[in-house]
Amino acid sequence: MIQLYGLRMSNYYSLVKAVLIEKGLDFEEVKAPPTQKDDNLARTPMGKMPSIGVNGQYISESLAIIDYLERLQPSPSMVPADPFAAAKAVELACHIKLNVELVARRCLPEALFNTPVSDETKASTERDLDRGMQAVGQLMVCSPYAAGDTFSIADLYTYYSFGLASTIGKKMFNKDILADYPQIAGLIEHLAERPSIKRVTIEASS
Ligand SMILES: N[C@@H](CCC(=O)N[C@@H](CS)C(=O)NCC(=O)O)C(=O)O
Repeated sequence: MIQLYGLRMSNYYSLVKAVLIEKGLDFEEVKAPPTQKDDNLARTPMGKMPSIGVNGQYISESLAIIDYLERLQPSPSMVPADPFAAAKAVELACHIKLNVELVARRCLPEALFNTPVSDETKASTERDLDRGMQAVGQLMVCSPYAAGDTFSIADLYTYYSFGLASTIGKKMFNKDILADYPQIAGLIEHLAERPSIKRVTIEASS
């Protein structure tokens, strides 16, 4: 049995949980806040969530965890069967994660916890967020799924990254980062109805 460590409020935790559900793998959730305590650092060297436990050994980083789960339980796959299409889905997931979500996070202390960030940080975040959205907009297929005709890792990063990034965009810059990307907004609405994602959402609020 796989242990999933972290908190249900975390978007990356939720993303990995959705993959475990999609793949029908047995797992148990273990509450583990992101701390710098030794036991947590042993599981996840930056102290972040999520991490998973497998027979007393640990993996951190959502992409590494999903890669492991993919090899452990190849079906249903979270990447398209065609090698090039698979790489494009991972490429899109990386751009969403690194150039949208991670950029928006620079302003997370102020947006969510009322801890001010500097004007320089705000300016660079707004600028880089626009650039990241252009990159994602260029790669996003949305026909019907993020990376093409099959549900993939790109849909999971779409669903679980834009919630936080949009909240931060709205609070910090009074900007709807998806305003110019109605196809992404539509995809997110569609993904919210997917059973794995629905279950994760319901359990996070219970
Ligand atoms: N790159 C990591 C990001 C994980 C991450 O940022 N987790 C957040 C919660 S969603 C966290 O643990 N934040 C607390 C901290 O940074 O100390 C992944 O993909 O798993």
